[in-house]
Amino acid sequence: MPEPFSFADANASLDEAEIVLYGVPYDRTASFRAGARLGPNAIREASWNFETYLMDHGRSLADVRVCDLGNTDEYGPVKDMVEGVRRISHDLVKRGKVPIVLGGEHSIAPASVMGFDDDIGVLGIDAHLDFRDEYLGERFSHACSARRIADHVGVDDVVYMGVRSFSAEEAEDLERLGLTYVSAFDIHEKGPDRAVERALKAVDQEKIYLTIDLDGVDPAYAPAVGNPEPFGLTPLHVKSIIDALGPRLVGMDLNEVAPGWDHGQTALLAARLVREAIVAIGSRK
Ligand SMILES: [Mn+2]
Repeated sequence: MPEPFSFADANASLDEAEIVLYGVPYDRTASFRAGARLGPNAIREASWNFETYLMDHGRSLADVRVCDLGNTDEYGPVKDMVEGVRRISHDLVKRGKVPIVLGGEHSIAPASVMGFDDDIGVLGIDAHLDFRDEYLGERFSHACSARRIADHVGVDDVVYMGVRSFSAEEAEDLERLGLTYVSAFDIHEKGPDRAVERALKAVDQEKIYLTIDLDGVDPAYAPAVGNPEPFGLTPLHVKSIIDALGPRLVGMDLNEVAPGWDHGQTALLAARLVREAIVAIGSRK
């Protein structure tokens, strides 16, 4: 693989790219398993495992123009990360690109979403509701991602799927503020297509941003995450959700891969899901 290595098959220049990847090596609000700062490069390395041709799509990633910008600076205070990431996503959107952000912890998601105008729906995959107004004194904590995203696009335009954990305070707030979510149990029972249908109906927006906290997937498949939670989604559930949303995606991030806890399978799944998203987005043209 080329040095410094980029995501496999990301061979386009910034000018010619339709999709632009960048990594945010940030995990300073981690509360359990730290190490997501090493996620972007682990995901890039894993991406070289796969064929350029995606059998089930009958398409080659070589046909989609993707650029990998590498990683951002290693930000200190969370407000610096939020402003830095917001600005990068904003610049890419203004240039007509679809950003795909590699985390880093989930606090990178609201930062990236803030780079968009507020006329988007934001769907999430996450074990957790992330609807706290602050956590351990930090409003931009990884545990507040849905809450900060709701601040930007409105609470009606956020739906997290695969949820199986929230606090009593979040339960109260979601009732009071009218947040929709789809539980992991619903998806096991009724399937991912129904989840997407419900989520899209709730947000009622044409343009969709997808934030994937990999802890939405069961720890059996994705053990190396900041806050593993049993009863999760299968990798195929997430693939189905990406396939269904692909044509409408204007941006995405994938976060919380902490390679220090991995035997490689979490980073491999993350890389494969990013490849699925690239081909799903690239298929619409
Ligand atoms: Mn989570």
